[in-house]
Amino acid sequence: MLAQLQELLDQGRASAAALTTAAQLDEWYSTYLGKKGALTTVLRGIGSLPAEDRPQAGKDANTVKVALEELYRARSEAIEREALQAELASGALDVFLPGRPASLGMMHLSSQTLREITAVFSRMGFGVLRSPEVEDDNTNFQLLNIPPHHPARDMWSTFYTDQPGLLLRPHTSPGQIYAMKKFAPEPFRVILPGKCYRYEQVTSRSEMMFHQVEAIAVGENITMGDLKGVLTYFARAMFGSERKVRLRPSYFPFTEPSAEVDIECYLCEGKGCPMCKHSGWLEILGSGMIHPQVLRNGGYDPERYSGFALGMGPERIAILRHNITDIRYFFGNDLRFLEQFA
Ligand code: 2NL
Repeated sequence: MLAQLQELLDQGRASAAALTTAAQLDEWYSTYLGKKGALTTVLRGIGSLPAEDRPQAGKDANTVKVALEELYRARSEAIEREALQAELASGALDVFLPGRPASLGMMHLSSQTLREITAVFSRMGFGVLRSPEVEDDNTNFQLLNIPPHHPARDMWSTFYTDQPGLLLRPHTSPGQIYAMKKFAPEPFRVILPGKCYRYEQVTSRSEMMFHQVEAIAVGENITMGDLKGVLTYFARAMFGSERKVRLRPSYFPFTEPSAEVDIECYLCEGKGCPMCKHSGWLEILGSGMIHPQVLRNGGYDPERYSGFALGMGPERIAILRHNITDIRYFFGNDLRFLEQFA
């Protein structure tokens, strides 16, 4: 019996040393320590020994069992360690690889331009007001001196709703009516930034949604000279301190007189180039002295008060400053475009 056990242990020790995988280890366990393994067979044989030999045989068998179990444990640990070493050596994990940078986000070019415009006007004492994007016909048109069926309505391709008289504003001017009603009869100056909507064929030059910023100042003794001063300060703050500014007579229903404002082309400095279509000038906004009827509609006596207003598109301003070729880039959500302005 002892010799048999000794042989079993020697065999187990020799074969355990050759094990390299977890599967081989499992197989080894079944062979030596499993229910149908070699040790179990030996233990069964103890019963057929003479009674006086059984205790010693039992003791010896147990010693061998403990030794085999220890072999199994040691080999199992070694195999696990070797597997880990192999994985590390194969470079599965490089703890020194720099992480992927977290994307920080940025302000949209339209918002950046809006903020810049707001900053320039705030230096001239203008506050900021917000106004609704959904309007009624009265505020969007009639109070701005545009009666129903008047051909001037063709200046805006307005989105109407299936509720009569309810529309998406095609310009920020209705917000000016709220401003006048809010402050009348006190003098005030504010700007109104916001989204506008137009039912347009979308092309490189027009989108259905864009922004406008309007400025308005109402008070006693406000003249066209004040308007020119504000326009010049603004144009030079945005496009360079030496920039020439030109006012061109124009028409808006809510201003009289009206003027469109051009700046000297900064690409060719007025000499003429493709950017300014060889005119030397770039149009940046529309403006004028508020029409007496519009002042009255806002709660001001036009005999005593006067004012000026101007309106511009920040996308247009950004297009001019950055030489952008297509307005659809602004809201096309292509990060390759947007991230250029981070
Ligand atoms: C343009 C021209 C303009 C105004 C907007 C305005 C508002 C009131 C009274 C008088 Cl309540 N005027 N706004 C005036 C002149 C021009 O916008 O081309 N904008 C993109």
